[in-house]
Amino acid sequence: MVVAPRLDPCRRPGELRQHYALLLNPFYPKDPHASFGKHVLTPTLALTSIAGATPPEWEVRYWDENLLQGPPPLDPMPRVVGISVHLTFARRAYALAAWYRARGAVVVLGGLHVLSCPEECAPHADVLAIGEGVQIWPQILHDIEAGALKKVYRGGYLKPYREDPPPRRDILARDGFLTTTSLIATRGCHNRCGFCYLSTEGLHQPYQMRDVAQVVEEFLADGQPYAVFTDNNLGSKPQYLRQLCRALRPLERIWSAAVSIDVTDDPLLIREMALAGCTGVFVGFESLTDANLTDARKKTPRTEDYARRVKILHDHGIQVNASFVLGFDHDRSDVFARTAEWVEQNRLECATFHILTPYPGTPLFAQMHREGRLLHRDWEKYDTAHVVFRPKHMTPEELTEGYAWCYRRLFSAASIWRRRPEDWRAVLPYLAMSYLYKRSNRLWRLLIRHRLTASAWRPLVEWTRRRHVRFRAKLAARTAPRGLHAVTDPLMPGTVVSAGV
Ligand code: B12
Ligand code: SF4
Repeated sequence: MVVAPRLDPCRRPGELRQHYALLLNPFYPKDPHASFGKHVLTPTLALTSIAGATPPEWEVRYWDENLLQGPPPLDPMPRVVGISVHLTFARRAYALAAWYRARGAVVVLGGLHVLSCPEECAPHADVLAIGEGVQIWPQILHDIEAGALKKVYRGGYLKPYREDPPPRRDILARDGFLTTTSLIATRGCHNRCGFCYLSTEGLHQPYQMRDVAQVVEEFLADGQPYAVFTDNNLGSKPQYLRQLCRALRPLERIWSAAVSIDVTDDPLLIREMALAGCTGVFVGFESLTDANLTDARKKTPRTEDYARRVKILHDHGIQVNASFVLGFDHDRSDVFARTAEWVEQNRLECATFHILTPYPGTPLFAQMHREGRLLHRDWEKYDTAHVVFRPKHMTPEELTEGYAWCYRRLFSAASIWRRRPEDWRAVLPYLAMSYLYKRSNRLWRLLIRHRLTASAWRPLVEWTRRRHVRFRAKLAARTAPRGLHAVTDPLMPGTVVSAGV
């Protein structure tokens, strides 16, 4: 899980196939403190979206190195290799690019890192796809055929999102993920937090929505009972989320999504989410210290109100995977214990920790650079599991150890037990899910390599779906209460892991 497959310099390619494009998601080392299972929950939509925009005369193949099936294929030799580049796997992407270029393929690099650091990426590629890739990919393929290839193509985010073709999920290994149904309904976010990639200089990504009918169609077409919305923030426009929930409700399927906690401003919306099959949300709480959130320019309710808001979600059978960033300027060495205790007190089913990481191009990066606090630019370590800057009130070592301690504590059997659902009927599925996700890293390596991920999850997913269908029937039978706190029957905790992205 930490060493990429070897790229044999002597391996000879097969015959070059003219209308064949290979799309590559490069390997990245996994943090052993967190769950290895996280990396096979649901695939990124970057390359399936590019595949969806590929002209029909081109054959497309997808290769995700993180599924541990060895080095990517060379036979037949693709005419074009498209590689997605994030900063944490940029070095691997460049190695793959060199390997394929040396064998005659045209290499196209695209993705977040190409947008934020194009000069660094340029020498490693024949073509740079900067920004939104769906609209420029067909043009790149056309220009390759016409012998009129340019070095740089730029795509903006202003074109209506609903005009994008659906991603091609049929090219994914279905057995390789908990679910292949990653969905995206919206793009952008109403916030612009200083540490988030959405605040990257030069990235203008207005909030856009696909038609709810398109989303429903994609969900149905992939034929899976569980979908993960990989939107940055599905709740940015509450009115849209409400419409989406109403369209999803008749499907009798389950889903999870990332939202910001202000989604609970309207408990009736949470009710609609539950009725539509939402079993889990991934919430970026980031910090329990208001001053940190103000510094990060995150528009969010006050932290003292977080617990009440978590309860609204729990009361509707929605699990919470809370995401915290450690190492902000107001964090001292008590932050670790304080955060872990809060997670336990509020019985959060799952928590994800990140060490504050200044992504290049963001205001946070500019600030750290200005203040001379960046320790290095080894991008592979910019993975939120390593300290890459000098924290204000602790040493990098204290932050590293505190981060590891948070995972040890929250993934311990004692903590899992402490956070068990109050409803005894939900305890068993909760424990099964928690042990598989949080305490089975050795097993994950095998499950992934032998393509057993989907099989391992399937019984839990189906169990969860059936329980949820019963739960929503009961929820619907109750009239929407005035203050909504009447809905306090937690029939549904212990569900499948909530979008842990
Ligand atoms: C799904 C997801 C995952 C999945 C799969 C990741 C994977 N790489 O396989 C899982 C859960 C495993 C995961 C893990 C992590 N993730 Co993640 N993840 C996402 C998420 C939610 C959705 C990605 C997606 O589908 N986007 C939609 C596609 C359509 O957009 P896109 O990727 O930008 O692609 C477009 C263009 O960039 C371009 N493009 C991209 N590739 C290519 C290639 C070619 C050839 C071309 C032409 C164009 C092109 O065209 C695409 C269509 O327009 C994003 C947030 C988000 N909403 O984007 C975070 C995000 C990518 N993850 C992030 C992080 C930090 C991580 C982790 C490091 C977190 C952690 N500590 O565990 C890990 C490790 C992964 C890693 N090392 O990169 C950050 C990356 C920040 C950065 N600047 O690099 C993001 C942006 C979240 C955030 N808000 O901070 N993640
Ligand atoms: S709320 Fe989340 S997705 Fe939105 S800008 Fe902040 S960190 Fe990024």
